[in-house]
Amino acid sequence: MDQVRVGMIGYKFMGKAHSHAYRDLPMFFPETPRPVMKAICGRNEAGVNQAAKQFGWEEAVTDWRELVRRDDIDLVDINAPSDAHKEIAIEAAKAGKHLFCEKPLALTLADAREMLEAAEAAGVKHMIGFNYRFAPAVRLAKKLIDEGRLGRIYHFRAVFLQDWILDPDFPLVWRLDKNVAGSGSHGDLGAHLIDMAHYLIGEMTDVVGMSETFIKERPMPSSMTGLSARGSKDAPKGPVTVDDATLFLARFRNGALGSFEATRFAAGHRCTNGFEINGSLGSVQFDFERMNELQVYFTDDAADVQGFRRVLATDPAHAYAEAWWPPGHTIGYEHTFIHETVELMEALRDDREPMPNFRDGVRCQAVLEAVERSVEQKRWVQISEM
Ligand code: SOE
Repeated sequence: MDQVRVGMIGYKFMGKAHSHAYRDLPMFFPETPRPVMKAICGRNEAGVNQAAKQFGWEEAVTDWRELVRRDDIDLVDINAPSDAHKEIAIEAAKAGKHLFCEKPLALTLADAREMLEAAEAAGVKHMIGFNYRFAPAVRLAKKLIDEGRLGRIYHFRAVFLQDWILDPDFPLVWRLDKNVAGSGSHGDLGAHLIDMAHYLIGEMTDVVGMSETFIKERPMPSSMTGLSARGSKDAPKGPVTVDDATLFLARFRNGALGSFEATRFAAGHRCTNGFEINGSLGSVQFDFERMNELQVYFTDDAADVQGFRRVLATDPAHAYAEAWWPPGHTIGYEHTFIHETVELMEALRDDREPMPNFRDGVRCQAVLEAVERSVEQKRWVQISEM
């Protein structure tokens, strides 16, 4: 297999990130099967036509049901808002298409499980877009843990901090509507942290959480609905039905303790997605806003030079780095999407499961829902209850 024909649904923020990945991948990863940008789909004809031209798709269409049935499509890429994921994924699986879906996988754990079952029953490959796993510095953290170089892991401490809805007049966009988004900061940002924890540390056994919606009503949006939407103070208001911030504690099966904080109310933090891991032999720290770096500390460094050191993950020793620029020439957000697409294309070529896949999506959804149950019932919740 030297190419994969893609049909993509959704053309906003994630649609653009995925389109960019499809376009740039062949230039830097020539040995990887080439994504062919067959057709992009959206509800608004003018909008999707414009996106097709701008992003480089062969065709723009408005009916996703037709798209997923086409014989000239191998992979269906789902970037529509979260409430549309399930129906599209199930239909596409039934039509025998491989699946690539943005996170969170679904609105509920039950829906996520149905999506996984549909994909397995159809025997198609499935992948979920937890793109932060694909930063070379995160791969380094994973390698140090797997090689035992941090020793026994005691702590996983993670935050995802943003501030784009701090203004109470920021409009009621779809991400603030439970029926469309499933949850707020929790499913949007916390989902990334949960996946990172699963990837680096392993399964969680118990969680306890708290959650808050600081601004209960917001002006209805005008036409723009993205992260940079603007509201009018005078517009009629509607209720915010998701969390603005959710925090939780977790115990991991391997005995480590975890803390997680996801908020859109951390003034000054635009996209602080970070973690610190402390083990018996050392620690690592990662902050996405400095995504090329991993801070590393080893207890066996000589006493007179002990301290955190900055490792720049751009040398050929690091995952994906050789495909890019000479050492020290850094990469960015968009490269995480290219790397995840490389994983997907190569998994399809090699007839193996892409990582992360819908099973990871379901595991993540189970933790999301366990935290929600814990918030509602004000108690520790075991993941095995879910
Ligand atoms: C918006 O909060 C957002 O773009 C998320 O939807 C993404 O998943 C995250 O990567 C960055 O923030």
